[in-house]
Amino acid sequence: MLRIWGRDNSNNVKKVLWCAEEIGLAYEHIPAGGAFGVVDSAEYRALNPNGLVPTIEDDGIVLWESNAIVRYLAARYSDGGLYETDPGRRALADRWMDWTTSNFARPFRDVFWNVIRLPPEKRNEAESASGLKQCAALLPIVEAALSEQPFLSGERLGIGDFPLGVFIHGWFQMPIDRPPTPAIEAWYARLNARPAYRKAVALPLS
Ligand SMILES: N[C@@H](CCC(=O)N[C@@H](CS)C(=O)NCC(=O)O)C(=O)O
Repeated sequence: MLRIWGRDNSNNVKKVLWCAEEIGLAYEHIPAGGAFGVVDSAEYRALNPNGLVPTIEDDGIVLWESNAIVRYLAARYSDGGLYETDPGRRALADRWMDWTTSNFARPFRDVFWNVIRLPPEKRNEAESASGLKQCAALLPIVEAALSEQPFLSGERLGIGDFPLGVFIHGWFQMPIDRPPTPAIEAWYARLNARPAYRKAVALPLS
């Protein structure tokens, strides 16, 4: 059976849990990282030398890097549903995984940690303000895409929606000033209509 290591409040772990839930996979979830520890044990490091979460083991395959895991699960188990078989359509979805990780993740992290995760005495307002500004400057690109199609992956949910779909829950739930983004809000509502998203992603922030 598929095994997934990682604490369920990690955004990178949420991508994987959400994907497994969307596909309807049976899996064993092993909390790890943060207060759960585990990631520094020799056994875990043998699976994932980075000492980070998530990691999966499936049918003899040990895999880390959340986006690679989502691609793997979707390609192997979703029967084309989450993973377009046409290379062109797949690439148009896939680019949003890279875009989110290489552009949005860092400034989002600066906001999230300084608004939610760090204890108040450790928060850095300048860092969160700068992150907020950068996120707000990036989101019009997403807004334009979602004004043309219901999902980042196209006409239906696909791999391209997972990374930003996880971050966007934090974006809309944090007590921050957000620019108006009606198409992104409509997408967030579409995601929230999905039981798998509500189970794995739309949890209280911590
Ligand atoms: N690029 C990696 C990043 C993994 C990562 O940074 N994971 C964080 C949680 S989001 C982590 O393991 N932090 C240490 C911990 O939880 O103990 C991925 O996408 O899987």
